[in-house]
Formats: sequence, C-alpha cells, structure tokens
Amino acid sequence: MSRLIVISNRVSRPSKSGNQGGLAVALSQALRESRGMWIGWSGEVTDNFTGHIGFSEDDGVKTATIDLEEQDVDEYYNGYANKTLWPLFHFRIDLAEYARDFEGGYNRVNQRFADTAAPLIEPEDVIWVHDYHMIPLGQMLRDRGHRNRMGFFLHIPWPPTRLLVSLPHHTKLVSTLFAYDVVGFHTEEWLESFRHYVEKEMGGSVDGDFVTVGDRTIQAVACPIGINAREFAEAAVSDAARDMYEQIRASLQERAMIVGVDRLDYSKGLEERFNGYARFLKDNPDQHRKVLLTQIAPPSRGEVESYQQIRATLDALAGRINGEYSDVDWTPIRYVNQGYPRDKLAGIYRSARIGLVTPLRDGMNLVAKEYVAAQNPDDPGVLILSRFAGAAMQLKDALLINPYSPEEMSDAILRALAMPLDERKRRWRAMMNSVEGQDISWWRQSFTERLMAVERDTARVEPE
Ligand code: GDG
Repeated sequence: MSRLIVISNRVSRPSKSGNQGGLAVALSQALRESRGMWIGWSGEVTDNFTGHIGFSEDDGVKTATIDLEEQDVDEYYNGYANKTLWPLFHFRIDLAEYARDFEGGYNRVNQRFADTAAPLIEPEDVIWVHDYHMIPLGQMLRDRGHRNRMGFFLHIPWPPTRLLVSLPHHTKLVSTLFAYDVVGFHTEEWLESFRHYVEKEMGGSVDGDFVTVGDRTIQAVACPIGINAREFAEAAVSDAARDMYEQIRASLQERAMIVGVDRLDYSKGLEERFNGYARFLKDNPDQHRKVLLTQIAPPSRGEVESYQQIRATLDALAGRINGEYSDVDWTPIRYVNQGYPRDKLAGIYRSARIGLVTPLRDGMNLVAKEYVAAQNPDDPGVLILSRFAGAAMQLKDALLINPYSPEEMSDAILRALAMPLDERKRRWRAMMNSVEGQDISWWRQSFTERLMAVERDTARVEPE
C-alpha cells in the first residue's frame, strides 16, 4: 500500500477528547493505515522563518509542521486565502480584495510548503493536497521533480467564470491545477463551473471526467464529502449529549427550538437567517413564545475586517430582534458566540425541532448532515436548508429554500413546526440514507481510489 501524504493549511492532531472534526478523523485513519504523514502550518508565528520542521506522532498519525512569519500570515492566510479567494469563490466579489502583496505572500508560503514537503516525499507516495490555501502547491512539487500521483480537493465552491475572471492572473492560478492528476469538487455544479472556465478561458476540452489543456489531461470529479454518520448518531445519545439535551429541554418549557450552528462567517447567511426569523415573528404573532432560535456562532478569522463587520452586524440585529419581540419570560433569539464539544453539540442538534441552515453559498455544509444524523428516529426534527449549499444536491428531502427570501424562510419555519410525524419520519429516513450511504469514509475512499488508480508517470508535466 502506498503511503498517503496529506498537505493542508493546518494539520489536525488526534485529540483524546474526541473533538476532532470528521475530516480530521477520516484523514487520520487513512494516514494511520498507510503509515503516511500530514504536513501543514503549526498555527505558530515565528520572527524568522528557518524552515525548521516540527515532527510529532499522536495516536499513530505522523505530522510535520512549520511555523510561519507574521508577514506570511498577513499576506497568505488573512490576505490571499481569506480576503481574496474565500470571498471570490463564495461569489462575493464585492468583498474580495486584490493586492499584489497577497498574491506574492501566497506564492511564497506555498513555496515554503513545497520546500518542507519535498524531502519528505518518496517516489511511491500518493499526495493529497487540500483546499484553496494550497492550489499551486502541486505545480511547485512538480517543479522540484516529483512525479508522484497527486490529487487536489477543493472544499469550497468553484465560482462562475464571469466572477473568476475578476481575479488578477486567474489563468495562472487555475493552470497550476493541471499539475495534479485528480481534482475534486463537492458537487456537479462546482465541477461544471470549473469545466466552463477551462473551455472558455484556457481553450481546454472536456471528455467525461477528463479535462485537457494543451498536452495535460487531468481527471476532474464531483465527490461530495460526508460525515462519520454512525459516530455522530452515537454521540447524540452519549451521556454528555443527554445532559445537554435535558438541560436545553428544561429551559425550553415546551417551546420548540430552532437551531443554527455556524462559524461566524458572512457566507453562512446568518444575517439573512435572523431577518427570515424576524419575518416569521412578524407574520405569526400567534407563534410568539412558542418557539425560539438558538444560534451557535463561534467567531472565526477575527483579524479580517469583513468578519469584524459581520460580527457587529449580527450583534446589532440579534439585539434589535430581541428588543422588539422579547417578553420578561421569553427571548426569541439565544445568540451564542462560543463553541461546544462535539458530544454536546450533537445533544443540541437533537433537542431542536428545526435545523436552520441557510448559507448564501457553501461548498458542502456538514452541519446539515450532522443535524440529520443526530435526530431521534422516532421523533425527528425538520431540516430547512439553503438550495445554495452543496448539501442540497443530496438532501433533497429537506425543506429547500432561497436564503435571500425572508418570506420563504418564514413559510418554511411555519411548515416545519406544523409538519406531521409521518412526514417528518419519511423525510428524515430519506436524508439519513444519503448521510449514511455517502459518509466520510465513502468520500475518502472514492477520492483516493481514483487517485491510486492513476498510472504513475503518465501525462506528467516535467520541470522545465
Ligand atoms: C468548509 C466548507 C465544507 C461549528 N461550531 C462548532 C463546531 N462546528 C463544526 C461543525 C462542522 C464544522 O464545524 C463546520 O463545517 P461546515 O461544512 O458547515 O463549514 P466550513 O467550516 O465552512 O467548512 C464547507 C467543509 O469545509 C468540508 O469540506 O462542507 O462547505 O466551507 O463539522 O460541527 N464543532 C464543535 N463545536 C462548535 O461549536 N465541536
């Protein structure tokens, strides 16, 4: 069996508390089985980049990390990754910033990762690079002479061509993807946009899964990520989850709870969610006091201004809605800026009658799947899901809504609250079949099998 080398911005070390995300668990398992290695940024900042690699091994998973300089973090992580690519790839060109320093820092840090990884790679290793932070890394490894099988997976949407062309040097960036053998997206929609770009902007051609530009042919595939459904369903009945469930139920006093769980990010449609919920309260006075929304939103990327802005907007909006509708013994929104351990989170999902997941764009959205997996099969809640989340392609039995429409959101909440048990069960069963069938192991295996099947040394770009 070939060793798997995973390279991503951050590595995730196994944690005894079981607080690791599904992706980290799935990749850790593959790394353990293949005696592979996970390479990434330590999250630490150093005054002077030396290229020193920190090796460690936890629970059979080897990791190799480097520290970055403050300028790297500013230009690469906060800059090109999160001020340029993240908004652009989520269709928000209004928020995207284009600065030469960002692009320079992004390339410099990717070179640093390539320098770090290069001596650790053996010829038979299979390399799997993750996400928008690392697009050019494969090309940089090829430039250093590595002929390994290499795959890339994009965890966020691929934007329409008309938006992507607003990125300076867009073709230069996209052409680096042709250094990989297999490039994966969550959905057909993102894949379709990628193919469109390649045909229109690069004169490329598409033949099934194969995409060719010049003398390079790669496979571009849709491979939707999943969760560890069984483990999550078990977490939902763990002691910690039960305690959380009881605590919440006692506080609800028979009221129905709607839950939202998201990193505090403008792509998640939190402002639109609050507005949709406010619309529901306005349209349905008889529902006041019978329902409340709990929004868990741990802050993220706080050094980026657009994230500071969305946080301020949500603080004000939650305050305004609560000010307008609260009574001495009822608050319509519980807005919580802290995160919870996974087991407790599963208990929170299970205690909610409605899961409200309303991103404006999302590569996939794992919260939607977790909400489904955590439900009680005998009395499941209802998922309301944005049609613009990748997850909507699979979870067709959710109540699918346009998150930009407060009316649609309001109507869906009312419908979900009134939904008979039979219909809730039927919809939940269909969604659970999908969540269980295409789980995180399925995703990892589908992608890596495709990558392993590539013949080494075919269609390789050789260093110039
Ligand atoms: C990117 C793409 C794609 C959140 N709050 C807590 C907590 N979380 C966990 C959730 C979930 C994860 O964070 C969020 O995953 P999402 O998929 O919803 O969103 P992104 O972070 O934006 O992820 C996305 C994903 O990559 C994978 O490819 O689906 O589209 O944007 O697992 O549970 N976890 C805990 N406490 C919290 O308070 N323990």
